[in-house]
Amino acid sequence: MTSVFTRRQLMAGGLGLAGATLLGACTSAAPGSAPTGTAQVPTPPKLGNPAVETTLRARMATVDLGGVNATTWIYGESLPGPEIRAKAGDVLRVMVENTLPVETSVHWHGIRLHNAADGVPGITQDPIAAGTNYTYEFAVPDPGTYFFHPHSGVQLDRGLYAPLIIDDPAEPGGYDQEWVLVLDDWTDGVGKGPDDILAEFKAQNGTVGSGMNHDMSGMGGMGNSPLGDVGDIVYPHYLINGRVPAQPLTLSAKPGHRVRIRLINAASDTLFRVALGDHVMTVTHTDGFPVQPHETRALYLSQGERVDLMVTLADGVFPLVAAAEGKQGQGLILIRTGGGTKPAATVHPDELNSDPLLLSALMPTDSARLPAQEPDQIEQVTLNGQMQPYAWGMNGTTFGSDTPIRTSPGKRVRLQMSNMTMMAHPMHIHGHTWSLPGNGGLRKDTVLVLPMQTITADLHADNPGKWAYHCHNIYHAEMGMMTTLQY
Ligand SMILES: [Cu+2]
Repeated sequence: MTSVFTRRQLMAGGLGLAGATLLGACTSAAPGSAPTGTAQVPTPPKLGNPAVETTLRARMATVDLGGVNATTWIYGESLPGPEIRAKAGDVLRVMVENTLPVETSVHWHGIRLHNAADGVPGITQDPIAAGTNYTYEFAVPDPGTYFFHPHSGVQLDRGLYAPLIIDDPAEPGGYDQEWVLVLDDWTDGVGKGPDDILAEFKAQNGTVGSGMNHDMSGMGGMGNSPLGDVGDIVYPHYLINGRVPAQPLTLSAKPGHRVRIRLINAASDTLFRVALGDHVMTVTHTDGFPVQPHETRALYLSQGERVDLMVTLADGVFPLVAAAEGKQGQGLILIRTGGGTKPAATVHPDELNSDPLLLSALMPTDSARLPAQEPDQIEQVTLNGQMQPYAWGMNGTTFGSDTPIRTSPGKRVRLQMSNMTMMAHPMHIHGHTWSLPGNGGLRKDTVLVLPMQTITADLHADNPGKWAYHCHNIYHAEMGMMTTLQY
């Protein structure tokens, strides 16, 4: 294997070129990493005493993925990092100790926090330099399933991620157990390093056009997902809670137990198709917000999306599988409530083939809806680019050359996102949760826009600042598929 590129794919595995120390030097070359324009970030509000205070140490470590050792960067002692848990309305104070060889940052994904705590170097703060500390302090207004990760280069594609769970004191619960499961695609310290993968993409030196991508080399793409192209990179491993499927974690419960499962997709380039063998799952929330309960046997979870499920467990041992869509491989967790043989690492429950749910097809509960209002402002947003030569952007350009979307406080802003590419893009807005008028006002902060699809997403401009708005395929974002909303 002399070239890592095939016509359509970048192979992350097998070459083992990159050690973590080698990679450090180029990480700071992220778009927007120059601390420009931070003066426009609104003054942070006065906050009450923190209910949750913790320290997060970003560090280099060797982790055991289940018979596979990887030297990588993690938070604290584990992969995923330590869960942070609070109640809606709490103030959090988190001191980040950066013991990495490069600068970093922490973004609190999906949280409607004040702008200065949003954790985006070059937009809301200066980067946290190597060997220094930085304290984030913010209130968490909305209950739900969130997570945190760096917003610096492609650091997300290492082990720097952990759940952020906001409990709702008013919620009745009504379940026996709760499990938080984090999905990831893994190469760092095993195959190629994320910075080397990005460098090879950049070396293709592609440009984005402004219109439809007529280059049909994107057709068919990697694998054969009914969603079109969904990923650019073949990873050596896919993980659930830091484990490869050969040595999966086993979760124990009793038959008949009702379990709330919070799924978080922390992957950089992988959309997962998720199913629990021999079970129907009831979707109750997505991106933190409640939905009208929806039963399904399988669902798609794209990068940055979260979903809460309720399941009533049968008697036996069952595989929860997160299959890498359009790729080979899967993540696995076993759920044991009784006797039975442990499924193989390659187990493929029939449920995976049963018309997986796209989360953007859900409907919100009445309590989750934004008040109905006609848009004051409508913005057309195009998603542009292609895989060969690799280039991704928005509105016909790339971040840094982009024109920010500007509005003013109190406005209802409608974003009409038209995907002009042959690839699906999980688009993410910071500091707000969209309302999707096509789905009765479904609330989402990350929405998968399929090839040639237009998705309309409204927001209420009630949280002033400079907010990143980008694709949550981290390689797409780093190539420039990002802009800002400012007011
Ligand atoms: Cu994308």
